[in-house]
Formats: sequence, structure tokens, C-alpha cells
Amino acid sequence: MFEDLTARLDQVFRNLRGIGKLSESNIRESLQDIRRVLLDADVNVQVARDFLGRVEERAIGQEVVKSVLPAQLIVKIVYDELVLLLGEKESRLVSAQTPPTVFMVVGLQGSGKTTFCAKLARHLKTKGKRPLLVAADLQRPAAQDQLQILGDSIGVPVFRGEGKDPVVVCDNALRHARKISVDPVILDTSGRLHVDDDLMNELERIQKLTKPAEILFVADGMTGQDAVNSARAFHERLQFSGSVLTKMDGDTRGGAALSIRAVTGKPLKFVSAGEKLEALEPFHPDRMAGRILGKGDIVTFVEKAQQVVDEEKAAKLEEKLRHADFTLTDFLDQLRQLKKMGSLESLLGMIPGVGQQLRNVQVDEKGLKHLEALILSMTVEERERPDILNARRRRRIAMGAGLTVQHVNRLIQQYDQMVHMMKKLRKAGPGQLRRVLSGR
Ligand SMILES: Nc1nc2c(ncn2[C@@H]2O[C@H](COP(=O)(O)OP(=O)(O)OP(=O)(O)O)[C@@H](O)[C@H]2O)c(=O)[nH]1
Ligand SMILES: [Mg+2]
Repeated sequence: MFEDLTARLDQVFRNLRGIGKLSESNIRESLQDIRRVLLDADVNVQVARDFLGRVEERAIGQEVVKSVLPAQLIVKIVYDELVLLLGEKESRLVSAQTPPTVFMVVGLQGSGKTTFCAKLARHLKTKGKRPLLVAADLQRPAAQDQLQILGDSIGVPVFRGEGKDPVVVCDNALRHARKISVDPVILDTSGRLHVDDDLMNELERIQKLTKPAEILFVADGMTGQDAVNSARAFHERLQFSGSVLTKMDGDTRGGAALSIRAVTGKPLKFVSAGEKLEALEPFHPDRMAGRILGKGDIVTFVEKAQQVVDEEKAAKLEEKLRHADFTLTDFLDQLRQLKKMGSLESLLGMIPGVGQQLRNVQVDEKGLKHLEALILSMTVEERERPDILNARRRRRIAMGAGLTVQHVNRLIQQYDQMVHMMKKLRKAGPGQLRRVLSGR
């Protein structure tokens, strides 16, 4: 599903990752890239425009520029907006107040209606329901047999009518359903190559008679904007309650999946990815958004990023910080790690209020040697509790390291800044702190 879309979005985010601090212009540039990706995936132009407008609004505002890890926050914003675009939360099937509940399945020819009817029947059966399948497609001679074979394979009864009028068949089917106490009733209607009046009239008559709890529009996920256009046409006539995307196992670019909800205003209820009858999933916007972004979730995205310090060490440090026992030894250790990471400023400059203060923290070779010498000439107690460093102790330490008291003072100042910065990071949330510390 969506391999191409996913790979290309990943590339956009990868490019962002190299940037230490985001500006409005590089946010806009990335949004342009995302726009191209969406349009190439055959997303509806208006839907793409609105979507990017919302992302931009959030990204350019306070949220990104002041945030801890801007590039990752952009991914987060895109993810959040994708979830909203896809419908926010799972939309379950509605039942009728008086049984049987009728689910009417509609869509263009070959979109996968009959297969979906059987999949839905199977799905509901596993939930303890006793569904009835109704062959209301009298258009194609073999259609009833097709449904019969599928019904037989899952042990669900199939109602087949006499005559030529599908409305009469549906009427009889409902009567039959009440008599044998089955519920829900799933109507497999006929399709046409194009949306035409003939078909719509037939479907409207079935709708009036059966008063379905749900009209489910089946769209072929491989057809992109065509599916969205026919969805719109069907919706104008029938006001369906939800849609279903089929053939998502095929070569789908994602356009239909991303656009159909926004264009029709009706939720996606199921996706189906395979010819087998088990291949049906209730639609979860959050999971789909995660899939589109190519990660189970955003955390995994972060995990994939470049690793500099090992996770374990970062976790330990985080633990120390939480218990406020970040010592001078840890400080030295941390400076060594930071130096390994390259530019300290580019990494920590992203944290609000920290960039300025860090200007003083030297992590060049010489500065590091000095810090090392100073810390090594402290007693264990002094390293653990820098607050006991009075003037006399500072003088002694400076002598021991062959440096001046000013050097000691600067060290303590830098240490305090580091502690302060850690506190800020901690406020940003424990996970985030660990990610920054481990360079992930
Ligand atoms: N790969 C794949 N094939 C599917 C899926 N759903 C349906 N198909 C196939 O698509 C073809 C058409 O499916 P049908 O269920 O007959 O479609 P329909 O909408 O009922 O077609 P008409 O009744 O002719 O309008 C069949 O060959 C199905 O096996 C799916 O999720 N994945
Ligand atoms: Mg069919």
C-alpha cells in the first residue's frame, strides 16, 4: 500500500532532518515538495491545497519555530493533519432501531461490491451476527451465482429473487429476513460502467423501500481520482453514509484514500486489500496515516534517525536528571558526547532559550582538556556536589589543574547552564529529552 507515496514523503522529511533550525522559507519549500508528492499520488487538488494550508498554518506559527526538534515536529504536524483528513477516528457501522438492519452496497461496475458484501458478511459473522446476503444485482446473469458461491464458502445464506426488478427482490428479501430472524441484511446491488440515471433511479427506489441503516459506497482504490469523482456523483444522488476502498493490495497511489473523505464528507469505513474474504479491515485513520508516513508511528520515525550516543547511556542520564543527581562527572561525560555529535549549537540551539546561553560552553579540544583537568583535580565529593565549591576549594582545584580560579568559575557556570538546559528539556517530556541526548 502506498509504497511510492511513502518513499517520497520520507525523502522530504529526510531533507528536513539535516536542517538545524527551520525558517519560514524552508518550511514553505518542504510544503511545496509535499504538494508535488500528493498531486503525483493523485490526491484531489483542492484537498491537497486545504491540507497543506492547515499544515502551513501550524508549522509557521509558534509550534515549530519554538519547538525542541522542528524537523520532527513537521512530521508530527503532517501526521496529525493526515489523521484529521482521513476522518480522525474509526467510524463504526450503525444499526437500525428495529431489525433487520439493512446495509446497502453500491458502486461502479467491477469496483468490488459483491466481494465486499461477502467480506462484510464474514466480518459480521465473526462478531456473532447472523447476516443475510441479498443478490439484488439482476443486471448481470452470473451475478447471483457469484454471490451464492461466496455466501456458501462462508456459511452465510444468500437470498435470490425471481423476476427482473431488484426492488421487488429486496422487498421479498426483507420479509424473508424477518421470518427467519436474520440480521443484518446486506444488499449487493448492480453496477454500471458510468454513473447513469438508470442506475441511480434503481438505487433510489431500493433506498426508499429498504431504508438502509448504511449505504456503503465501494470505490476501487486503484483508480485514484476517478473513484473520487464517481463517489461525488453517487453521493449527490444517494447521500451514502460511508465508503469502502477495495483493491488496496494493488497498485494504489493513495489519491483515492486521501481524498474521498474530504470530498464526500462521509467517513471511510473499511479498506480491503486482497481477493480473499478475510482481507477486510475496519478503517482506522490513525493507523492509515502512520502507514502512509511509512512508520508504525512517529516514534519509529524518530528511532530511525541518526544515532550518535547509545540509547542506554542516554536513558541512564535521563534517569539521573530526573533524580537531580547530574554531577560534574556526568557533565564531563556529556560534553565528551556532545563533542562527538559535532556541532553542539546546532543541536541544542533548537531548544528555546538555550541557544544563547550555550554560546559560552566550549567544547573545542582545548576547552575540553581544561574541563577534564579541573574535574579530575576535584575530590569525589566535590564532583558529586558542586554546591560545596567555596573560594578555598576553587583555588585548590585551579592550582591542581595548573589553571586559574576564573577557569573554575567558568566551569561551574557552564555546568549550571547545562543543568538548567536539562531542566528545560525535561519539561519537554522524558522521551524527547532522551531523543535529544541520544541524538536521535
Ligand atoms: N486484488 C483485489 N481484488 C479484488 C478486491 N476486491 C475485489 N476484487 C476483485 O475485483 C473483481 C471485481 O469484484 P466484484 O466484487 O465482482 O465487483 P463488483 O463491484 O461486484 O462488480 P459488478 O457486480 O460487475 O459491478 C473480482 O475479480 C474480485 O476478485 C481486493 O480487495 N483486492
Ligand atoms: Mg457484483
